[in-house]
Amino acid sequence: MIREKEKQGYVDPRLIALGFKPYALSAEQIHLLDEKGFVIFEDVIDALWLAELRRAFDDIYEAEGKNAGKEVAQMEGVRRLADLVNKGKVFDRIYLKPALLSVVQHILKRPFKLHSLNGHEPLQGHGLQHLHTDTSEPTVPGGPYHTVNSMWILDDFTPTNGPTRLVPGTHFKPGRVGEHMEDRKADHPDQIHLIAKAGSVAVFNGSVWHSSYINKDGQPRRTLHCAFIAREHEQQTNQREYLRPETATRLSPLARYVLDVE
Ligand SMILES: O=C(O)CCC(=O)C(=O)O
Repeated sequence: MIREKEKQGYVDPRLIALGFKPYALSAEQIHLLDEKGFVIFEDVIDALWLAELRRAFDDIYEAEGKNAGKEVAQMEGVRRLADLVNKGKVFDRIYLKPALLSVVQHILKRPFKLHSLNGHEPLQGHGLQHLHTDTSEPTVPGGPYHTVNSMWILDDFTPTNGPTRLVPGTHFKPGRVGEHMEDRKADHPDQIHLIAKAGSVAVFNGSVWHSSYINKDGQPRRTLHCAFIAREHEQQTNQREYLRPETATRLSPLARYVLDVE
């Protein structure tokens, strides 16, 4: 059933006290999030910011060389980046985007913090991952859920350049993915791909089965993963440990709370 605009959803009072202005999700967006587990926002990244994010992605990858991504994970044939909170002012607006934080509140329904901010680009012939969720917790249908992820799409996601695949509605499948399918690399009959224009942001419940996919045509497929986790859990990137002085000096109180570096 499609509900009215979310009027009385969960709101973290600390976020509000720190100046966060919630974004009113539409009834359709709420329906998609509740039933399918994901929503896509178009035209979130304007042309100038997009160009800056693409340049930052390439510059950081080049500067870090074989160390790129190592704070979190490296993957053969994939240009991975990690700890982007500390690698440029250009990333600051990502993890504070009101629409994104409003979706996270809607799904997690309790205080949360940034899990990690990473980059991911599969190269031609690479990128296929196991279908997975973003939490070690087994899924309990209907929640509580533990993580929310978002794909900040820097190049058009097309059917052939390895767009993220996800299986809508699997946040209702109890337990773990491996209990439901033997070969998690295989195509799932109900999987869909996030086909979207550069500048879009796809946000999904981290308990929805998903994965990166094989880049068949070798066209650019840069994306940033901005993930959040319920506040009682550990972050993928411990922001207190990684926080650099130059990042600390520019953070607002709201950013400090979201990063959990107060
Ligand atoms: O970039 C993607 O398509 C998703 C990647 C992903 O789920 C992961 O790296 O865990």
